[in-house]
Amino acid sequence: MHFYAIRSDLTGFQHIHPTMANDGTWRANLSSLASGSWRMFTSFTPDNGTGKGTALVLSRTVTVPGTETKTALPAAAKSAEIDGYTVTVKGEPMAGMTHPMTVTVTKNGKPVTDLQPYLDTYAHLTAFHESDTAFAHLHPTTEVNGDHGGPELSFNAELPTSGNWRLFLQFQTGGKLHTAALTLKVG
Ligand SMILES: [Cu+2]
Repeated sequence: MHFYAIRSDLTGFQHIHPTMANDGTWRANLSSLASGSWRMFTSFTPDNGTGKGTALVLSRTVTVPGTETKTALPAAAKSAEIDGYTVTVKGEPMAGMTHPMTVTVTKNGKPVTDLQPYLDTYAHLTAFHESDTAFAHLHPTTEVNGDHGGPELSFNAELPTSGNWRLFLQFQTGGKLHTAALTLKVG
């Protein structure tokens, strides 16, 4: 099971992995949440019953009490920096269509080729729509071959609605997980 939390202004992204107790209850610890309205998503694939084999996403809104300070959505950009890495997105995704999209990871202007598999893939791309917090989670089609991922990762981007999406790209190097964020405009 994957669990995602995002505040209504698309800040505060968290991606965690709950574990199941014997009674069927799933638990995980969220980091502290800033005041405001949060959307919580869980994605899972049932192993039996009517939904067997179907990838499902459920979500609900949770309010964290207190005064809410909203952060404006950063302008659409082709690249983002995180922990000394630069992530660049190439492609012109269109709503409701599958479009090729390439993500390139560099460090100090040089291609990065030591991405490690994290949960069996070189990257996890989680996207939330600006206005209705629609959700998408994508993995690169790039095949995993040890700790040698990068610099290019290919995606079949499929985002259901046009407008601004906030993308969170997670990748791992040297045992450390990095999360880059950028705004992508979908036509
Ligand atoms: Cu993933």
